[in-house]
Amino acid sequence: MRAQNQLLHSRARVRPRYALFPLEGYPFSRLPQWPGVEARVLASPALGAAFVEALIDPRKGQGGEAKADGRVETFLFVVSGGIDLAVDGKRHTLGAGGYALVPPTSDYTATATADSRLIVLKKAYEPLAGVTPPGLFIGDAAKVPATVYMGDEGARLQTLFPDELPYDLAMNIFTFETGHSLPYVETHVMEHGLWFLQGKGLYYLDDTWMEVEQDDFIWMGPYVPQSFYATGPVASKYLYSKNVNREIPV
Ligand code: UGY
Ligand code: MN
Repeated sequence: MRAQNQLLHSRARVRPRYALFPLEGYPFSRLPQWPGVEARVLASPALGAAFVEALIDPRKGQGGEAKADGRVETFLFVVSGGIDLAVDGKRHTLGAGGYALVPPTSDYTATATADSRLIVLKKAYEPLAGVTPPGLFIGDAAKVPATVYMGDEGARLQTLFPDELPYDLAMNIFTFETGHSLPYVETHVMEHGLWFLQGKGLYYLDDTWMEVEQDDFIWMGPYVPQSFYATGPVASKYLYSKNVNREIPV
C-alpha cells in the first residue's frame, strides 16, 4: 500500500467483456455463507459473468455452509491450507490442490483445518434432457494427468472433471514453462474465470497484452480474444473455468 501523499497506479482493468484484478487493492467483504471470513467476490453477474467466483480466506477453524437449492452447483478448490468438507453429512479431507464439485442437490459444510485460501465458484447447473446430472466429485490436482497441449511439451493441461455430457462446467489447470505460450489468439463463446496460481507472464485480452502474475484474477467474457505467454522465472500456472457441453440458448 502507498503512503497517502504518493501517486497511485493500478493494473486493474474493467471492460464490458473482460476484467483483470490484481489482489492488491481488492478489499474483502463478508458473505453470510462464510461467517467472519475474508471474502473477495471476483466475478459476478454485476461484472457481466454468468457465474460467481470468490476468493475465500478462512482462518483455521472458520468455515462456511450451504443448503441444497436444486439449482446451483459449487466448485471448491484449496489454493493453500486445507479443509474438512462434509457433503450430505459425509466427511472428506482436502489439502492444497484438493477440490470438489458439489451438485445442486447436496448440502455442504467446509471447515478450515489451517489458515487457508479457497477458490469457490458457483454456477446455475444447466440440466440436459435424458442425461443424469453428476454426483459429488472429489479430486486432487496432484493426481490429475497433465497432458501435452497441442504438441508443446512446455504447455500442459489438467482437466479436473471428465469432459462428458453430465458436466456443464470444466475446471482446468494450465501450466506453461517459461517462454511457452498458447499457440494462437483464441476467440470462443465460452467464458472463463481465471485465478493465476503461480508465475507471471503476458495475457492478451481483447486487443492488448497485459502483465499478469500470481494472485491475479481475470474474467474473460464470451468471444473475448485471448492468449498467454509465460515469462518466468518459474513456470506459470492458472486455474480456470469454462462453460461446456451445452447448446447456447437462443
Ligand atoms: O480452454 C481454453 O479455452 C483455454 N485454452 N483458454 C485459455 O487458456 N485462455
Ligand atoms: Mn479459452
